[in-house]
Amino acid sequence: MATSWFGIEQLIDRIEHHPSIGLIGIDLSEWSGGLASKFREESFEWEKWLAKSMNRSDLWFGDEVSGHLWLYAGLPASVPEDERDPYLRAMAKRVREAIAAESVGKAGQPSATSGQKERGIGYASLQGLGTGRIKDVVYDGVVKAAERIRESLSGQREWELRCELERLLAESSIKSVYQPIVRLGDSKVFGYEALTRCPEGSLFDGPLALFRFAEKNQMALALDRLARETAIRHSPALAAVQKIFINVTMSIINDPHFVSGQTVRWLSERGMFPGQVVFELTERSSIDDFDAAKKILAHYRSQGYEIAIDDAGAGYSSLQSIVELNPDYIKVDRSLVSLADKDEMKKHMLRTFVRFAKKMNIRTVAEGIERPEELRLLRAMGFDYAQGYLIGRPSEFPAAANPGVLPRA
Ligand SMILES: [Ca+2]
Repeated sequence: MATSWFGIEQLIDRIEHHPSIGLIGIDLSEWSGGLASKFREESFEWEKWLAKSMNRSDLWFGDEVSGHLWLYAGLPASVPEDERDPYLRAMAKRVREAIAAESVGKAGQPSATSGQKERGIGYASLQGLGTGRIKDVVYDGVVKAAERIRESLSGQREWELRCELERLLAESSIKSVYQPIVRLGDSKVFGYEALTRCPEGSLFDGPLALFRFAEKNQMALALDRLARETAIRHSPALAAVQKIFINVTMSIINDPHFVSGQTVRWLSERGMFPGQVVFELTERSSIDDFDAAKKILAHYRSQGYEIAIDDAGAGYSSLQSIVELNPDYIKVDRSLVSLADKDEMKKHMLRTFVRFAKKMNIRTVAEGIERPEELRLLRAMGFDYAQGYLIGRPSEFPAAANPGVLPRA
């Protein structure tokens, strides 16, 4: 360290004139060039700059430690005790802005700071200075301020994700990819399941993270609408007998704009009609009111839309919803399909699904087929349709299903 421990010696001198002092910490890691590298750890340079740019004589350099700049700030006697923290916070924001204005960010650009003024700042008023335990008081203050720096940086991450989600929604920049579903009887493409993808370079770790974040931030309805709209508007050209499968969660069905006049217009723009759309319902939370759900679904079905129960056989999908909602399709989850040819229990459950579905006049789709053995087994069991990497991967512009895999009937 260039100076004594957090400028303790100077601090002791200053306490005489400023009985009330606070600590400000600024994370400098955002600026690779600029003041931080120019001044190195020279307290003299920092103090000169602080006096000039902040126009204050009661703001002093404390130290620069592991990428954090530490300052002491005199607190005017007029600031009551319970307003010291807000006072320090406001001053920390101003110092941060001044540093940003004179620095170059990591990308080599002058830092744009609008809306990010609280990123990487921390502060703590130093209570009990002058009692002979100055080092302890300063140390406690540093710990508290450093914690605030950490918090503001993680809050910043949330803020950036929120901005990106808002941008995705405003610019409609999510993408849909389409995975073929083939009819096992004649190996023809029966339809495509639309799957949402984040745009390239997205901060989100994938569509699941995107939907979870939207849910947490009360933007799930908007994102879901955009996903449906994108799925329809970019759908591959379908023959009249082919379908598009669109994922929806049970809770979204309650959205009054779930299927609007606009949906029908988008369909007709693509030369499609409601009877070509299958909504795949998944239950992330259990359905409390089946009567209400049935009523809503009946409304859409009367317009021609079809319903599939998604993820059947997975943990969060209940047999009750199949029985109560009487869907047009059951999509059996990949966890049951994977390696089913080697697992008697899975075979038994798959047979049960097929037998039950046939009795109820529901069609069956097996998901997640990756091996020829699985395809053979499911076909022999009497599944109607199949989907999985073996048949075709999701793509923006899907070709017909993998022709080598499914012999023509
Ligand atoms: Ca699905």
